[in-house]
Amino acid sequence: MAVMSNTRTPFHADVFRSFSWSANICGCKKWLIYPPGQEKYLTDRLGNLAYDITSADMNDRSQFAEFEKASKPITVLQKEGEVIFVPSGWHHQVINLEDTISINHNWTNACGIFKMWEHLQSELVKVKQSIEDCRDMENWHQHCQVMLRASCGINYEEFVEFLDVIAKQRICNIREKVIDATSVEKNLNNQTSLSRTDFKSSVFQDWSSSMVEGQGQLLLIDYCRHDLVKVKECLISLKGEHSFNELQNKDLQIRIDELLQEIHTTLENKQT
Ligand SMILES: O=C(O)CCC(=O)C(=O)O
Ligand SMILES: [Fe+2]
Repeated sequence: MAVMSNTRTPFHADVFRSFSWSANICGCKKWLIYPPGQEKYLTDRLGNLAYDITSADMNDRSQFAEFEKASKPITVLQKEGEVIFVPSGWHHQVINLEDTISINHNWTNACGIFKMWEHLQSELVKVKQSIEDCRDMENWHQHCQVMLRASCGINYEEFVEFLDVIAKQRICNIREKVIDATSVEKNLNNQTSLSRTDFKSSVFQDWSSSMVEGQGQLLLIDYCRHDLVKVKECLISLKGEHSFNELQNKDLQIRIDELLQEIHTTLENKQT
């Protein structure tokens, strides 16, 4: 993104409660960042998030009744060549102090996927409240999903699609790699005194030089299994959720059951 000096990105949390990093190629940006939970003090009486948290309006109690309770934001001056990481659910506003070029990337992972699901549920609650007066209309629940997609960028069906794609890839990775990994594990037992537990705990250290060939595949399988466990948690929660059941989408329910079965088989069968 290339932006002019004195422009800003309004106060927000990133899409789908994703994580992000942003790298400044040139220019300087000021980031004002709040930890999760503070946004409730930065929301106006109508429930809308503040647009500009530096505006004088924030001190107008008739608009932002609880602004005084908010902590001070974490302020970061990001200069040329610097990269900032924004954790999931941290609200932020960004002011371009100079003409700036930056590159950013958003993602989620096993730690973020349930947050994404919770976010989707809370956005649907807001949608439902906004058209509560039309509840008698035909296909009201389906209509709420259309509005959810418009406001949030994704609806329940697409979320299942998203989980399905992740799960299928992980299942495929596990199936492809497990045969190699079995022989690697034998190698590990024979060649080094590093137990699998030690091996796992060394993920965050500089382990690359001590890796015997194929250790990466064991790690990959562990990560894939972990992802599948988290996808499964979301699917089970979805299946039991009131709004999901009100949709009465039989095809989607069947799809979830089939996917859950596939995940279950993969996780149970260490040799799959
Ligand atoms: O650079 C900006 O103006 C906004 C970037 C942002 O909000 C982000 O990376 O999450
Ligand atoms: Fe952002």
